[in-house]
Amino acid sequence: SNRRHPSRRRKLSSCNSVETTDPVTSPTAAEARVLVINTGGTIGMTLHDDVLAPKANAFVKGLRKLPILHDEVYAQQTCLYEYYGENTLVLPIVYTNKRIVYTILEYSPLLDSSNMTTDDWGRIGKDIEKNYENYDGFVILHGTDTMAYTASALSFMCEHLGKPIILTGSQVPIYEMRNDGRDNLLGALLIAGQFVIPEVCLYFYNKLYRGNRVTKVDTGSFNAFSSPNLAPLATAEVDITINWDTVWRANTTTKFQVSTELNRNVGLLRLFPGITSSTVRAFLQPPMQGVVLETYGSGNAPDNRPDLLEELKKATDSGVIIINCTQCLRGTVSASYATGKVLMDAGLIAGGDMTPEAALSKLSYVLAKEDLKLDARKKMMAQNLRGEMSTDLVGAKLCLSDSRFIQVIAKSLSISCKEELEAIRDALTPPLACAAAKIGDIEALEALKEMGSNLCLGDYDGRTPLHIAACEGHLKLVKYLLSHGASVYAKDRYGDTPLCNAVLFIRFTDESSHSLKILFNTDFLAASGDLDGLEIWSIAGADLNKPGYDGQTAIQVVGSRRHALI
Ligand code: ASN
Repeated sequence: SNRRHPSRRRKLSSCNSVETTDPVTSPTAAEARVLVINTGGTIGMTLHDDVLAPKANAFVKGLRKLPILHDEVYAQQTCLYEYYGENTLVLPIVYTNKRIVYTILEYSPLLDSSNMTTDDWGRIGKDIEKNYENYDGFVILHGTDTMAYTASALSFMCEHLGKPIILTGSQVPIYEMRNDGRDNLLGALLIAGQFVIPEVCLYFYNKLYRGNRVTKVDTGSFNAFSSPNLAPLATAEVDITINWDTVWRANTTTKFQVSTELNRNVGLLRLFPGITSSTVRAFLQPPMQGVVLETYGSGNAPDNRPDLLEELKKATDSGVIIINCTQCLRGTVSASYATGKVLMDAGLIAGGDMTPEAALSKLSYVLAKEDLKLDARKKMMAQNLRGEMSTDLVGAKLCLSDSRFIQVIAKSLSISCKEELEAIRDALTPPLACAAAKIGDIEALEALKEMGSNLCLGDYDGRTPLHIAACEGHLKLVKYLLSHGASVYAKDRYGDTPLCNAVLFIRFTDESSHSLKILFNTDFLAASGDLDGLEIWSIAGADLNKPGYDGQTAIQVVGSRRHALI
């Protein structure tokens, strides 16, 4: 998955007419693989009897005719279909000399997203989990109507995510002359195949958003989504610019998993002037277990309505979790008014600046955790789990004045404004971090991190500190970087990941190699059916016939998982 494919590359040499000196068809260009899960939505719809509806088995054929989304010459010259199957396509070469190869998994039936339920979220989650190790990123094609709900739900369901999952779709079908589907799909593929943004995101109209921060705000504009409380993670204009400071990082040392258990006894209730207590009572009846109450302004409700407050209090006393979210598009709930305090007194939990979509799907996820008691569930609801709420709105910004090193350079170049300082920091710190990784200097890395540097960024060759630490066999440093969000999936300009580098280290030295094998663990590759990963380990001399955690050898595990691969 996360490397060039040794067996595909071997095959390429026997493939007819491959011109290895041609930069466009050269198989030496690193390939990234993206799985596109097509769930439906307007992007692939056609007109029947004057209404738009999804059309099955047409999408791949349609894309094959669009040169900006598929390079048939490269596909033929590199035997793409023979290796990856008929549902695979490849983008034209990108300026980073990369090829993005994408495989489409089409659901049946294709759905208008208004027909989606929590079961569909579970199905998407399971498919991502099953294919996680075989792809560098995932794109989910989805209708726009409920895309914000699915994006929010997936963000909670995906635990310890290390790769990008990007939802997109369109307002006008991709087959029409004027449409937004081509740009949206292309942008999502380019980001999923080139950047290790370990988040569930939503890409629309040139912007990449955190999935649990968006809401659909426009029925008639290509600019259909808004992320009112968080700036986009990336913008795709002349360049694709990633806002790395905002990117959320999970702990990638724990194995990725998808929690598909979701509680369906949840609901959204919007306050309005004159709402009756009987309406509220009816809504809060069992089996209701979790409610998002959409309140006024900064989390307010009438404090002159004891009948209403009584109903809310009775429900929270009996164990219903009620989250206070604002009806306003932008801003957060706060306890600044008497009309807000009464809701806290009634046992509601402040939802901060969460969108109602995020709060609802978070409830569904948290309430399905059977082993947690009510207090633990409430605590989880109040916590920021996936960047869905801003925890510390003040003082969270990095302070460049703390960094003497950057200050000295800034002074000698006579610059002072924050943006320029940040630009210097971002240019200088990746090679410095790599130099520190080379000599195993954790303190230096710690200092760089404190000045706001992103330790996941690569140098001019795309080599990250984790690549270097793995090459050098600096175990402590590998552990440190992994626990600070460094990605095991980052590719350098040759398409190599820290995993490939760790293998090289293990090949040439015995010392510490056992612990390194545990960190980049072979059982894990086997369990995910990762044939190429195991091929790399076997080249490195790892004993694949040795029993793993469940007594099975890696070879046996892969054998039994093979049929599960696409
Ligand atoms: N009704 C469509 C859907 O959500 C809307 C769209 O995709 N633009 O599936």
